[in-house]
Amino acid sequence: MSGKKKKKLRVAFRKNRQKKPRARHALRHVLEEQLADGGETPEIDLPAIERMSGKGDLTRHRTVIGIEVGDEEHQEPTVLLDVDESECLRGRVLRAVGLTSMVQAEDGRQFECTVRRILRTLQRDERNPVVTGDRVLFRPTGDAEGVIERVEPRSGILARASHGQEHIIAANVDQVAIIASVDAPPLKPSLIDRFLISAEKGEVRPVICINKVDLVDVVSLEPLAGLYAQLGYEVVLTSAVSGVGLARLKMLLQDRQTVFAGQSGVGKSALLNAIQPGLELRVGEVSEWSRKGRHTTRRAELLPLDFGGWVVDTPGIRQMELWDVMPEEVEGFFVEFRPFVPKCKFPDCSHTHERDCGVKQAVACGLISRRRYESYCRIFEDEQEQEEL
Ligand SMILES: Nc1nc2c(ncn2[C@@H]2O[C@H](COP(=O)(O)OP(=O)(O)OP(=O)(O)O)[C@@H](O)[C@H]2O)c(=O)[nH]1
Ligand SMILES: [Mg+2]
Ligand SMILES: [Zn+2]
Repeated sequence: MSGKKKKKLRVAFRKNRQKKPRARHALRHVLEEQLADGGETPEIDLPAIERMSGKGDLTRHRTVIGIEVGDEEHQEPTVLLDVDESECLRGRVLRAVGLTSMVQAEDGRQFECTVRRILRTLQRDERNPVVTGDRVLFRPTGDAEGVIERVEPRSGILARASHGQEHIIAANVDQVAIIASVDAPPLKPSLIDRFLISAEKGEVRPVICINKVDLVDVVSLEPLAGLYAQLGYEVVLTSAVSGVGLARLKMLLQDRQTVFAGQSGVGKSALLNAIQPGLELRVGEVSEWSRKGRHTTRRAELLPLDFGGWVVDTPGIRQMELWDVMPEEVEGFFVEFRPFVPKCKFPDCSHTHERDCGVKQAVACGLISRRRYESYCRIFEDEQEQEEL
């Protein structure tokens, strides 16, 4: 941060968003929380968000002093407030519940922290200002309490869209273990495809883990596992019950920061219990499998592994709505389409309804899996609908 030139920046404050924002920002702003026009109060007083939303499309702006950090890679600007670091400790968010977070300081002490008001009012597309895995600067206000003053820029996230906002499931991870089960609940390959996109978007490595292999003949999984492996993804077949694949899963997790994600009931918590004794995470009852809406794990939680690394166990999700993916961007996430796209007659071919489409021809002669192609079409159409909203 040092050495960068400070300047006045206009900052938008949050309003209620109905639409999925498509704004692309090339710069990341590092802001000092100091009003340029003489305001000296550190806490900027804003009316409640509900009242602000009454102003329709108007966005409130304030001028602040800030530093621009050129960062073409990141599309969303990150607001990084300047705080008095001598009063603060650094820590990692183990879990966040509403506006209260459990933060572990570097010395291992844990603090229950609230979130400083300005972090909640600075405009963000995110659902929550603080998420599991965040690295934060917090000011202790007691032996075990504090206030989060700043959230450091995130690298490696797993996110999805939720009610028109970005829901970051976990931050500062380097892998996502996409957990699916062969049965109870049944395997949903299209969900795996969506997670793969969200992993690539979030700049985390995907690992596909197909669990509960004790329930089927493993040979029957060969086409699906083989397909993903052929596309270059890491695939591991596991059973938390029989122990198959756990050594390999452990190896993949060692010394890394991994978020476990997938539908409810696939065995995320059971797998973690099996590879890390002592966690004692709650797992669903067998009788609950068939029922909808069982969600045993209630919140994302960052957990240390004693063989090295961290994992985030997360609540199961039923759907994976992608965040900020444009329809024309979707083909790029299907690696196997790449050699065939140049063969399409129309340069802007969407590979859905067009004539002389290289991708469709490849599907017809078995060079691209029909299942993956159908998955592409669904995602493309969903994103197109989103854009039209
Ligand atoms: N047969 C079999 N059952 C398993 C396996 N792994 C987990 N289960 C069972 O599947 C059920 C759900 O497991 P959980 O670990 O609670 O699933 P989860 O993915 O954490 O679910 P949520 O927390 O709701 O998202 C439990 O009854 C587990 O005992 C497995 O490898 N084989
Ligand atoms: Mg669970
Ligand atoms: Zn095409």
